Amino acid sequence: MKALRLEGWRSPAVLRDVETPVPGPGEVLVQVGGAGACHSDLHLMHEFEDGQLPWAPPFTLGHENAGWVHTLGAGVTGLEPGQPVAVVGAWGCGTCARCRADLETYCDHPERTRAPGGGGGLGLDGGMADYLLVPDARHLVVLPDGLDPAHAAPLTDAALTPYHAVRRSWAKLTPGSTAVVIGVGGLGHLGAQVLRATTAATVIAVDPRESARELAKRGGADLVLAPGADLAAQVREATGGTGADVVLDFVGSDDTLLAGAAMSRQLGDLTIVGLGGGTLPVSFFSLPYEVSVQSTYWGNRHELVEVLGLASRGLLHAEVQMFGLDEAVTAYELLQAGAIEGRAVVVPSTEYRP
Ligand code: FEH
Ligand code: ZN
Ligand code: ZN
Repeated sequence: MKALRLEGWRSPAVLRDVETPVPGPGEVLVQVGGAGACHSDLHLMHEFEDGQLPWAPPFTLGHENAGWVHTLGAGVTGLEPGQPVAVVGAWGCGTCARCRADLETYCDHPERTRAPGGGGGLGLDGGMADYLLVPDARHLVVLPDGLDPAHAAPLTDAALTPYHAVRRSWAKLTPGSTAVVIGVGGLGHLGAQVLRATTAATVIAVDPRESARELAKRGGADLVLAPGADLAAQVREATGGTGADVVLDFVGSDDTLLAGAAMSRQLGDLTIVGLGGGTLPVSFFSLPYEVSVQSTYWGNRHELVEVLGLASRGLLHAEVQMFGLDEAVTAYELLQAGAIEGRAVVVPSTEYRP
């Protein structure tokens, strides 16, 4: 089969012929119907180096995946070949306290996993291939009605990550509150939708691209702004001077973090989602009183079930630009150039093939 391989840090992804995996006991082979191209993959290709993450190339890219159950390993029950499924991305040991509590992103026993905090496409072979080997059936969620794998794939990260982040701030997103989404890319456009679908907050979305601001509006943002020196002042003005209760920074650069801090309301949350590499000076007087600055990482199975449920009801919709597997390199080039609207999804198959 074909697979898009990351063969080393700071190297471009390359399409290779590789052996089609055969599922062992407990494993499931998924025929890939969608693999999202995430901005994090560009960081893997261009920035990371040995020792920065607990795993390393070579592996096949693609950590937001959906498709059809194809072949069941010995002993797997409860799934049928041909069923459309989404793949939960972080693969922990499955038996420690945190994994048992559905927190596989933070498995207590990294030494028992081959890619701590990661999974397929992040340390292990991912879904930018004809088939994806999933090491345990617990990582699969059967798609609810109305969702196809190409649109479900981005929900496993581009929607799940903002869902997890928004959920952590739900208590502050009361009616009358304001949430700001900085960066309306793959995650941000779904972040605005998650806020709209799960809270009564006023949603402000920020992006330099007119088309991205339009996308945010279509997703339910109440107000869209272009970033500039007066961004924080604009948010303060829009909130009657108080500032934003929750700021979700999907960029994470020096500039966006500084603006995020300046637009935060006392007692607010400033959540760093994007891997932009920026830093923010944090000290008693550098932030409005009692603002919590927090990072967030991906999400887990029960949250994915909720995200898929919202999508199935029409409350979340990933805006998708589709590419064939042989166009995957182009998809990443367009993503790098800021030319993707919503999420680029690589679609190796459009239907199940027994
Ligand atoms: C991947 C690698 C490192 C940090 C964050 C990510 C996310 O895209 C996973 O959801
Ligand atoms: Zn990602
Ligand atoms: Zn574990």
